[in-house]
Amino acid sequence: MKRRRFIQLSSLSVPAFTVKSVRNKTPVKPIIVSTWADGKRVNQEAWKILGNNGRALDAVESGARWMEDQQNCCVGLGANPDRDGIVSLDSSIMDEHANCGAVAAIQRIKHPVSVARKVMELTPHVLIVGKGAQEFALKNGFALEPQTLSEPAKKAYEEWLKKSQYKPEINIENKDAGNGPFAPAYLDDGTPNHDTMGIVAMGADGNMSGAVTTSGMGFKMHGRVGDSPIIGAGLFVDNEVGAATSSGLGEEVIRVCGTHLVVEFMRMGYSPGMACRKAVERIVNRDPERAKGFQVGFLALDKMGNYGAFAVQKGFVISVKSNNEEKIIPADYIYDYGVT
Ligand code: SD4
Repeated sequence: MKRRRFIQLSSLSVPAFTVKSVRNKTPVKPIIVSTWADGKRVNQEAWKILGNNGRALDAVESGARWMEDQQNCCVGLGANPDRDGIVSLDSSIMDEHANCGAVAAIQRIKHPVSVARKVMELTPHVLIVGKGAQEFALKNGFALEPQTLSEPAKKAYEEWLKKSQYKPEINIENKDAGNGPFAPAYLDDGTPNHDTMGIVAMGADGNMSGAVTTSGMGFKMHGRVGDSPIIGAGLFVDNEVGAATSSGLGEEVIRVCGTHLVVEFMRMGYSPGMACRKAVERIVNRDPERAKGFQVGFLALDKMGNYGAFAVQKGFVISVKSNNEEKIIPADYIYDYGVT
């Protein structure tokens, strides 16, 4: 049965777009690839470092910090709160030596990505959560920000409270607010329709790093943690092979160790786009009907500077910047808004 489903899906999921089919003969570097259309601005910020022979690690951190500074109900303290009205943030970072650090469910700290980097550099640990993460941040010079909601987040939360419907599926519970899996990448007021920024980069020296920062699923259960701060789920870097990051319903990404899987597919010789597609198929094949109702997108970059992406649903886009190009590219997908 499983095999039949796989064959059915493989024949149904003919990509509408090709992210990149021809592979580079010489490495393209430096290069940075980020999730979503606002990844374009993130890349530009990171390029100030990457384009000047800077370290990929510094570049991805700076791109993530730029995103965290935006008070736009998307990522960072301006983002949507959990169902108790509290904003809690997740972030991870990984370098070319497989050093990594992460924080989860951290509150009132503006730059979780930099706290994640401190976890990586100053502690023997990989992941620190909740109150402990906040205390660690305060001890390391981060300021305690006020416990308030941004105007767009307040509006979205008040709207959500009217029904207080809790379904642990990304963007489903606030579908009525135009923020469902079938909504455009931007809402009418220009708000980016996602909660996560994932970034992978390769420096001029050929070394790779990645970072993810997120407010997690909007109106999540208090204390819920998604894929973004889990190394191997929301972010993975292997300096021999490549790097990958994800966006979408974190629970589904965690179940398959999504980005580790993508990188392992690249190690087996698959192109970044095909590696992402195979990881998405691994998720979807388990229950293709259920998968029609959620989004997961992966992006990947290999050591030659080839990149690619693939998603469960139409609508996932990636932003790329190198010396040769600066583009926003729609990812290939399985379902066209829930329809095969
Ligand atoms: C999570 N993966 O917390 C994140 C959410 C996300 O765009 O990617 N939103 O599950």
